[in-house]
Amino acid sequence: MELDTDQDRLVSFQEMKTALLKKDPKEIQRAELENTFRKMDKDGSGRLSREEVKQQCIAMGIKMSDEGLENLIKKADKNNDGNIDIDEFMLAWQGA
Ligand SMILES: [Ca+2]
Ligand SMILES: [Ca+2]
Repeated sequence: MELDTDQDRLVSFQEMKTALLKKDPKEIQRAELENTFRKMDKDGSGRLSREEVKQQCIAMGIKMSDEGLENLIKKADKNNDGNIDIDEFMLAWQGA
């Protein structure tokens, strides 16, 4: 790994940070998930409604019954408000 990007033979804190941010798969994954979440959140409410999840399934070509969708949301919806927020989405994605 090439850390010394400005060739002064010292690895500065900034260079270290840049390298770490580039390498941290968790960060990349989170950013990607946030993008996906935003795409799914059609009305920009910051939460995914049942209808928004359904639309995403259709868009991805996943055939899901109303019952299957209901179960999926119930499982992800930790605070039982009927919507999936970003934290619930992350947990669901990570299979927690
Ligand atoms: Ca929404
Ligand atoms: Ca919720």
